[in-house]
Amino acid sequence: MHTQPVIERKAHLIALAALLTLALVFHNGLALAQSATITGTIDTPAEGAIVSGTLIVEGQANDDVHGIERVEIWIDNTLEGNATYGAPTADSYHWETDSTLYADGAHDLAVKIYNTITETLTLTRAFSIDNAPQDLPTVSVYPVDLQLPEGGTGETEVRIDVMDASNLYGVEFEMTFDPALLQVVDADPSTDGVQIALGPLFPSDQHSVGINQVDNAAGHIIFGVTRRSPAPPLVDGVLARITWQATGAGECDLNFPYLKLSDTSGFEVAGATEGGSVSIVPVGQISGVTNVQGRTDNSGVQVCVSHSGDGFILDPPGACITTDAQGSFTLFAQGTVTIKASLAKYLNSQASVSVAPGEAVDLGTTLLHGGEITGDGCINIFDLVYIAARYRGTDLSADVNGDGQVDILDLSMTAANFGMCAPSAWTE
Ligand SMILES: [Ca+2]
Ligand SMILES: [Ca+2]
Ligand SMILES: [Ca+2]
Repeated sequence: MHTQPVIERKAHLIALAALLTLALVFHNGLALAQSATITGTIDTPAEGAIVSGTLIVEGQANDDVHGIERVEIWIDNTLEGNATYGAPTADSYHWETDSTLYADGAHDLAVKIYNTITETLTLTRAFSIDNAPQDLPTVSVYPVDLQLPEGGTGETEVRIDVMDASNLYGVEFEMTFDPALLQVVDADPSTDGVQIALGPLFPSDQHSVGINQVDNAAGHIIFGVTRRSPAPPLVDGVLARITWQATGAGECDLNFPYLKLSDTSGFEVAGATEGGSVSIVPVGQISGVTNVQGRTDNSGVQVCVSHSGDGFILDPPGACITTDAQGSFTLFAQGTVTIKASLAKYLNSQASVSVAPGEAVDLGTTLLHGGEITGDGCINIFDLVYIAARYRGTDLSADVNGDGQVDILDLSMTAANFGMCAPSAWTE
């Protein structure tokens, strides 16, 4: 615990440090040690510097006698963390953070250097933060990190926030992506080459395209479009939409290496960009088998998948597939999903499962029970009456097992299932 003498001594040192800081200002950043052995400097930020983007604090700290124990970074009398010490040179320290964590305006930096016998040297510096780039019209991607299943497709919007710019009319940007992971799906098949889709900020009869060109081999998009009179200047919204086809797995950065904004007079307006990414994740897999009661051929069962929440279905695209003669199927989906197997004149079977990315779930075999002809969801007296009325007749709407006859096989199956209602649990 601290004792009173220590506190007094620290107060004394802080007062001394304040004087030393004045000396530091007048001696071109060269600090004087308040202890006999610690020396140090703040090289970045410079006194009075205006910082935006990344706030970097760097300098030198040295104690040839006792060695340096740690270098603390204080901003506005709050300890923000310890700098890394000893790189890139033995005596240098480094610390950095996002300047937007701090409000615009004046701030006080203090660097407290400790040696191994807990003596300190405190260096201080006044600087300002101006996160002004945040106030520029900004072109960005949404969502910032799009999640795509392997082999799947998805959409990134390119949005603009016009901030205070009231006279913006045209936008030209370039975007880069990793062509090993993503390809752009052509939004305009009637035009040669690959294009991205214009967003609603460019009404169909009130815009002019300078360029809209995708190089899928290079991973490069160029887009230059303006509004056209009588359209008013741009407001916040969607400039363009990019449909991606995932062709690999991993994280793909979306960067804007180029941006130029024009106002209605053809003057350039300063702008900012915020890139993003697309994460291509392994997809979940669901497999199972459907057996159809009274049949040896299990084909023709429709298996459909639906999801809740933020789950998704990758394959089949229409969310339904039809089984083969073995009755087996495989779906690609994840999240909390419901699988329903159905066939006319049979009760459907249903299962709900949670499938994680990359997980393979085997539902096992379900049996579809025959005899639900009347469409009320249950096998009951109405179905038996229906079959009996057509027994050995030509109306095959009562042919449950699909053998081309309405006979004792259909009637017995239905009678044995009497009282059952849909849906059947998968494993019943
Ligand atoms: Ca095209
Ligand atoms: Ca029925
Ligand atoms: Ca039959």
